[in-house]
Amino acid sequence: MLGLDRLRAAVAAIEPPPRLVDWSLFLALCVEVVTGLVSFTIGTPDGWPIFWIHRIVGLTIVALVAFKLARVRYRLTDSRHWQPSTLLSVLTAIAAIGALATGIVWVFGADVRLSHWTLLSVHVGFGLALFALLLPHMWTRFRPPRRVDLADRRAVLQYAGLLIGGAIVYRGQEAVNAVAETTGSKRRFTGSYPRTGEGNGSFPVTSWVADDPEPIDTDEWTLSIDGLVGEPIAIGYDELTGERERQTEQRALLDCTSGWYTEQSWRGRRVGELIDAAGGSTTNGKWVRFVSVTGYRWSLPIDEARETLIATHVGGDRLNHGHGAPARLVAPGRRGFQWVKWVTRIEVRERNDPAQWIVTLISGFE
Ligand SMILES: Nc1nc2c(c(=O)[nH]1)N[C@H]1C(S)=C(S)[C@@H](COP(=O)(O)O)O[C@H]1N2
Ligand SMILES: [Mo]
Repeated sequence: MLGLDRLRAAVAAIEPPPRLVDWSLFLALCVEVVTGLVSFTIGTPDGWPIFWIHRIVGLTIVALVAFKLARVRYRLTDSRHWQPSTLLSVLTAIAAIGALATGIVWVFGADVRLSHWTLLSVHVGFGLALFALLLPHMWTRFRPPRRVDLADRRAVLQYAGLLIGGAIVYRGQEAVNAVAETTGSKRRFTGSYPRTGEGNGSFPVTSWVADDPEPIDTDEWTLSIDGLVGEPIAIGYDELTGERERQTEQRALLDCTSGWYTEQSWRGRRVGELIDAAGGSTTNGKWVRFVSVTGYRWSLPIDEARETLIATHVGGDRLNHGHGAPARLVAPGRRGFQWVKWVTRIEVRERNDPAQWIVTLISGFE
């Protein structure tokens, strides 16, 4: 039993004082919520530190939750300690374990889907539920942090140890994935798994919440190019696709925040040329807003927008309805949710459009 005692002593040595565990769990969760949400906006590899912070802090939460559960277990197992807030505690614990388990399983390569939900989406759901539960949970058991806790040099070392431990575990896991060639090794830096093949059928249709328009009749549909342009125009499908030599074919990678990516060959018209066909942008035209028939919309700085495509084809197929027919935005380096489907308007504007963050969540609701 000496071995077990030693282990206990070792664990006790790295376990911060209880109040600190509670407060650092809260802080760590805030870091996870912020880095998790910010990571949704990152589509190019130079944003990698956000993903790394999320993973390493996530692993330190595993240790902190273990300390915490070991300490409060008796409140759950011994009915003499039950009180109304116990239910809240149990739900909080379930959300915490759910968020950690789905995050870890995802990283190790279980690209499983629960109906049309990926495990990554479930992870996001648990994480946000945890955050919502933690606030009332802390309220019922509020213990202010004490000066002595914060001034404790040993605790600083313990936290440094936990973070370094998290980094080593994550690195080790990557090495295991690489050597064993698990599906986990096929993730992009964003955590997304590949969907391979070419054309409409090779990747999933993903729409936000309620954005589900009726199929669009190409004869009725037009694409307006207006706002701060020389001469606003509206063109039909035939004009958009008519001259083959005006079309551009380009490979680009669509990476959805629900955890999959696909590289496809997209065909369509360069947005810069479309703006020029409308007389070019005026000098105060700094942003370009892409608007869907559903109201869903996204804006890009004009220099970037000019390089994007309004695509009508993918992998040689005409886009199908689910993927945004008649035409959708292809914005390389941007995350999937910014690739507006069913585009009907390209508007050159002076300013960015902060309301787009809300509109993309609620468009399609009547
Ligand atoms: N109008 C509109 N465009 C949209 C969406 C949407 O819900 N409505 N979903 C976005 C999301 S979240 C992603 S990942 C991509 C998915 O494109 P796909 O359905 O062709 O795979 O479209 C984006 N464009
Ligand atoms: Mo997405």
